[in-house]
Amino acid sequence: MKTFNQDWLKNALSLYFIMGSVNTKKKPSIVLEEAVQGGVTCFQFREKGTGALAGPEKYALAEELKFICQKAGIPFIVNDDIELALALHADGVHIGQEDEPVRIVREKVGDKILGVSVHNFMEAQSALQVGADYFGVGPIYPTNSKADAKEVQGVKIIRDLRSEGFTIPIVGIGGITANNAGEVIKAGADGVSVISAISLEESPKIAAEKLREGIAI
Ligand code: TZP
Ligand code: MG
Repeated sequence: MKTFNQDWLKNALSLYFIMGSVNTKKKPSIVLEEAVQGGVTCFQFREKGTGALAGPEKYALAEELKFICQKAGIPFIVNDDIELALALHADGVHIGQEDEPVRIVREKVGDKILGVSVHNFMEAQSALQVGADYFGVGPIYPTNSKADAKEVQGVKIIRDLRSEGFTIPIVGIGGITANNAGEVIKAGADGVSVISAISLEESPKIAAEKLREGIAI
């Protein structure tokens, strides 16, 4: 039995910070601590791209960041690496369309939170059918944080998914800042997920506070 319900998850996803060591020039644990002080409600460890850590170093960083989330009482989600998520007893995993099939990942992770990146109705429908708990939808705006990002979709994709009847928690991703976050929520998203709008800011705390104002939570 799941230990969370959809309302809890929608709330937990409202300001969803994503980061790996390559997304910041500072110490990731300091950035996350400050982001937590600024009010992020969820964190995803996404260790990928040129220079990303692997093996024991990746594990050690994940463990450190998980501990910060645990102290703060916010979910700790792992991107792609199911084995890492299981080993660390993470709260959830997030996968994309190029990763293992959602059905298989659901079997592996049991009742953990399972997020899936979707880009259209078909992907959304099949992810939902095989057990996704929430959708990550984007890129909403142009982004510099993902080299292989798909075409920019604007907030229309969120509005479309809602009008197609999807009530599952949805977070927008890609190029979201304090200035445009409100539009994403207005289009029907439950939350915004950001990398650079927090990880590259001088003050991750102030950046998170401004994002919170932007989504008015
Ligand atoms: N998936 C779609 S866009 C993106 C991911 C992981 C990157 C988001 O990063 P940023 O810096 O918030 O644009
Ligand atoms: Mg992936």
